[in-house]
Amino acid sequence: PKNEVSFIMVKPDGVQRGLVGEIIKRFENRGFKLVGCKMMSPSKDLLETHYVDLKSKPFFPGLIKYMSGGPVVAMAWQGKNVVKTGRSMLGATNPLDSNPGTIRGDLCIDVGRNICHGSDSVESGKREVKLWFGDSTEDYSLCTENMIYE
Ligand code: DAT
Ligand code: MG
Repeated sequence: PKNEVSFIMVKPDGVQRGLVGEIIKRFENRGFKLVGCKMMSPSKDLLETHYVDLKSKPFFPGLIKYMSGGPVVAMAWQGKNVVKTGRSMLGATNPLDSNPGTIRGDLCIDVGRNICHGSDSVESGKREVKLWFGDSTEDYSLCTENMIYE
């Protein structure tokens, strides 16, 4: 329901390319609620826990190196169906397969520089928000809520 959360992160290349505002804007404009946001340089431990499911992949060491290459902007977004909708707003993992109109399909080219992360299931949304924010997300209501939800 409306309290579903997704962990959305602007990766180091997205930060360097000045795309933080663009990515936030798309989620804000859609009507989702920002409940957590911080710039940080994640430790290798945090990144390895975050990407634990990919540990055996050949690209894993390169992924951790890329993700350690500079600060990221970690965010928690809340709203109805935000996980699935967030994934479709991001586009396919490989930007060359991402449709125009999606964040990746409009703004990047290589899979190893795909500028943003989004949780892939409601369970991973919960897990990732907890991992990156602990209990420190904000609980508030938007005054526009009745304009966004019927
Ligand atoms: P997503 O980020 O779309 O959830 P994922 O969880 O499968 O995709 O992989 C995490 C990240 O790892 C992805 O955003 C970019 C990198 N990655 C995935 N597949 C890759 C590949 N075949 N080669 C290089 N990097 C890859
Ligand atoms: Mg993933």
